[in-house]
Formats: sequence, C-alpha cells, structure tokens
Amino acid sequence: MNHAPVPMAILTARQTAARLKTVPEWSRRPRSIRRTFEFRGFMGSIRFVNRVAAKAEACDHHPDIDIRWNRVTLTLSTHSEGGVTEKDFSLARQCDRIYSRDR
Ligand code: H2B
Repeated sequence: MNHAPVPMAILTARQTAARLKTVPEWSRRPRSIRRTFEFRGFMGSIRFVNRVAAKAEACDHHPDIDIRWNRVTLTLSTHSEGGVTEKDFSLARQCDRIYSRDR
C-alpha cells in the first residue's frame, strides 16, 4: 500500500529546545539538527552510514550525510516541511542508539 506522506508540524523553538535535551550531542541549526560522529577509521564511518541508511529506509526519513574519513555528520530536517519535526528527533535518537551500540 502506498500512503500519502503524513504532514508533520514544524516544532517551535521551545519544543525543539525541550527535545534537544533528549539528544544532547545534537545541535540546532536554522532549519535542521546536526551531529558529528567519530570512528576509528573510514570503514567505521561506512558501517555506521550503512546502518543509518537501513534505518532511514525503514522509516522513510533520510538524513543528509557528510563522510570525511573517520567522521560522519548527519543533518536532519523534514524537507517536505522545510524545518525540524518530531520525525527528525525520532531518527536522531535511533542514530544515537546505533552509534552507542556498535561504534
Ligand atoms: N526525508 C527527509 N529528511 N525529509 C522528507 O521530507 C522526506 C524524507 N520525505 N524521505 C520522504 C522521503 C518522501 O519523499 C517520501 C515520498 O515519503
């Protein structure tokens, strides 16, 4: 079945601040949230990105990904809404979980 995307409300500054406390390594950008993850080397970065990619496909929400040898920066925003929504915080928490599990 193909569902139309469910519209998600852009979070207010206050709502965003409250949620950022649940993912303290992430920082707020104008219309996104961002975190840089560090690994032992390039393949560590790639394994992490592959796990994040599988999660992103499963929830149909995709980060912007910047890979630089042992660092991966994920930028999350809800493109269809032009800002940060609950979906971004949900994915941020899952990325944090992946990182703490198998870094
Ligand atoms: N990812 C992100 N980050 N924002 C979106 O608005 C978005 C997405 N939209 N992944 C999804 C895919 C949409 O294109 C599909 C059709 O649900």
